[in-house]
Amino acid sequence: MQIWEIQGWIEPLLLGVVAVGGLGGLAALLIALPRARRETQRLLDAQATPTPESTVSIPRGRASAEAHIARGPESAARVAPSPASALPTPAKPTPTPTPDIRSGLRRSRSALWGRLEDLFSRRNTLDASTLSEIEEILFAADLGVKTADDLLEAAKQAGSTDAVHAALEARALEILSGVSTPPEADVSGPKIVLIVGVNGSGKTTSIGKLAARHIAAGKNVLLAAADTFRAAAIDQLGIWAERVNAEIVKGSPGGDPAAVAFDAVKAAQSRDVDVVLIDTAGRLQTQGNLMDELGKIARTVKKLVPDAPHEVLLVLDGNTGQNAIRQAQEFSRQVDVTGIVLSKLDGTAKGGVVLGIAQEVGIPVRFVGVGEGVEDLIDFEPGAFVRALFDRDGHGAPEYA
Ligand SMILES: Nc1nc2c(ncn2[C@@H]2O[C@H](COP(=O)(O)OP(=O)(O)OP(=O)(O)O)[C@@H](O)[C@H]2O)c(=O)[nH]1
Ligand SMILES: [Mg+2]
Repeated sequence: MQIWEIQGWIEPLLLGVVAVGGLGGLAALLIALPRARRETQRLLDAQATPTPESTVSIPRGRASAEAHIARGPESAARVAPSPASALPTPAKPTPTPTPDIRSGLRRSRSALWGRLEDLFSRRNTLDASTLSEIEEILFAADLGVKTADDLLEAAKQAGSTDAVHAALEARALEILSGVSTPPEADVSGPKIVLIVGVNGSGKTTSIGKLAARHIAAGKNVLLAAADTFRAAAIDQLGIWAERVNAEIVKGSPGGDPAAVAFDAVKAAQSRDVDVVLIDTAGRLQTQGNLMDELGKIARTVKKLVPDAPHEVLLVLDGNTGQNAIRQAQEFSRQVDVTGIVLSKLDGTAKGGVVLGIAQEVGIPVRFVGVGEGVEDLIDFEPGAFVRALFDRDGHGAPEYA
C-alpha cells in the first residue's frame, strides 16, 4: 500500500464524520487515525531501508570504504581495517575468446611488412633504389630513428630481396630480446603496483583489465583511486571495481593523491589483499609539478612498505608512435618504471614503436592493450610480437620456438 493511498481513504473518512456528525463517526475516526499513522510510518521505513538487491553487486569491503567517504573529506580515503573474511570472494573466470596479437597488430603489420611485401612484388633486386624505398617504409612506420636505421642495415646485409623478411624478423627479435624482464618481485605482503602515464593513455582501463586478470587467478585486488584530479576519474575506477568485483579506496576530488595511496596500502595490509593497483592522474611529461607528485606517491607508500611500489607500469598510447619513446624516457627520470603497457594497439599502425622503446629506453614492454574490453590485454611475448608484425599473412612465416 502506498502513502497516497492511505491519505486517499483518510479524507473520505473525515468527510463521513462531518456528514454524520455523530458519535459513531467520531469513534471510527479515533480508531482509524492511529492505524493510518502506523501504516504510513511502516511505508516510510520501508522506503528508507535499501533492499538487499541494491547492494548485492558491491563487495562488502567496498561498501565499507564508501561509507567512510560519506563522513567527510579528511576521512574520505580511509578504510577501516576489517577481517579478511569480509573480502569478496574472487569472481570465477568466465571463458572469453582470447584476444590475439596478430589481429591487434593488423594495421601495424600492413604499414610495415605489408608495404615491404608490396615493394618486393614489384622489385626483386636489392639495389640502391630498392634500399631507398625500404628506408622510406621503415622510417614511416614510426619505429624510432635508431631502430629504423638498424633494420635498414639488416636489410642491406640480407643480400637479396628474398632474404630481407628473415633478416628483419631476426634483427627485430634480437632487439626485443636485448631487454630483460626482471623476475616477479618476491613480496611478502600485498604487491603494490603504481600506474602512470599521460592523459588518456589508457591507465584506468588497463587497471581494470589487470585487476580482472588477478581476480581470475584467485587474488584479492584493491584499487586505489589516487587520480583525485577529476571527480569523473574516481567514478570511472569505481565502475571498473564493480565490473571486476575488486575493492576500491577512493579519495575526494582535489584531495592529496599520496594520502589516498597511503590509505589504500594501509587498508590492504590489514586485509587479505594480494595486489594493490594505484591509479594516478594523467600528466604530461613536461608538467614538472605533476611529475614531482608521482615521486611523492612512491615515497609515501614506502613509509608503509619500504620496497614498494613493487612495480611501476607506464601506460603508453600506441597511437603516439615515436612520442611514446620520449614519454618513457621522461617518466623514468621521475619514477623507477619497471614495465610498459602499450595500449590501443588495435587502432594504430604504429605498433612497431615497441622496437624503438626496447632499443632506446630499455624498459620491458609487459602488456599490450588491444581493445576496450576487460579481456583485451595480452602478455607481451617478443617472439609472438615479431611474428605478428612481420607475418606474411599465412605465406610461410617462420615459427619461433
Ligand atoms: N581501442 C582501445 N581503446 C582503449 C584501450 N585502452 C584504453 N582505451 C580507451 O582509451 C580511452 C582512455 O582510456 P582511460 O583508461 O580513461 O585513460 P587514462 O589514462 O586513465 O585517462 P586519464 O585518467 O584521463 O589520464 C578510453 O576511451 C578507453 O576505453 C585499448 O587497448 N584499445
Ligand atoms: Mg584515468
